[in-house]
Amino acid sequence: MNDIAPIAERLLSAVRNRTATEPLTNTWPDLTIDEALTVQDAVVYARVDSGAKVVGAKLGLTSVAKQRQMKVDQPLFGWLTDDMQIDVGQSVECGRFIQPRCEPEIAFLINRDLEGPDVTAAHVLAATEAVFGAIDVLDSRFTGYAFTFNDVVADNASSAAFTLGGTYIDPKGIDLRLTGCVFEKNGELIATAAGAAVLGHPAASVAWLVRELARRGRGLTKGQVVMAGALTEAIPVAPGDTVVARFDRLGTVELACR
Ligand code: 0L1
Ligand code: MG
Repeated sequence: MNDIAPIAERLLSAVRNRTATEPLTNTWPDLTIDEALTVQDAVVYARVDSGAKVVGAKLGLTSVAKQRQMKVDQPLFGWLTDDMQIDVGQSVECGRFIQPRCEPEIAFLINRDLEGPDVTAAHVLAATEAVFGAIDVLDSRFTGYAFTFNDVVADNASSAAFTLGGTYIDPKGIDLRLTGCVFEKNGELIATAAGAAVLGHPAASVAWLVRELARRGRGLTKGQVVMAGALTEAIPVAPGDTVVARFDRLGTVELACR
């Protein structure tokens, strides 16, 4: 069994010093998935100790392409805190991060507690107040985004920042699998995708998260936001860049980097 504190401290120090580190598994090669999740909790609790509040969760590695790239067959999750949120129209300061990347996502606002091992996409949709377009800002604490699955779980799924679009839509009237997205950087087209890129249906992705949390006696709570996973690849950003995610029905989300 590994001692969790020094492992979490390695990640916290990378965040504090804005300096990437080598994968944890180079130093702790037998790091288990349960230990990685405990490290994840420790890095989130450290933010909470500094005054942040957990406001939701995010999923990653939800597309078949990204899973193949990582040689895994399942997604992963992390936690979002209020100090990660960038208000609509605000820019993001890249200097806060080590190697930021952006990707477009569909986010869910959950309107009742949601937990249990049998939760399906239909349950998620029934418990969703609204969906909206979002941009996830990733920042791996590992040099060059080189990590194993357990490393990135411990690193809170590379969570760094996020912004939600201003257009809230009731998901019951639309088929989120067909929700198109055009992703641009500095006016150039980067990628196009539809909601089905996220585990077949973004609500299925949220349902997977709830079932996974249930295995550890946890769940989502009313008012939490869940980012369901990327529709496209993530792109590196630097000061002066602007990324725009244009969604069918969900409006446009824009994030300027300074
Ligand atoms: O949001 C995400 O897709 C994070 C997944 C973790 C892997 C990565 O940092 O690309
Ligand atoms: Mg993401």
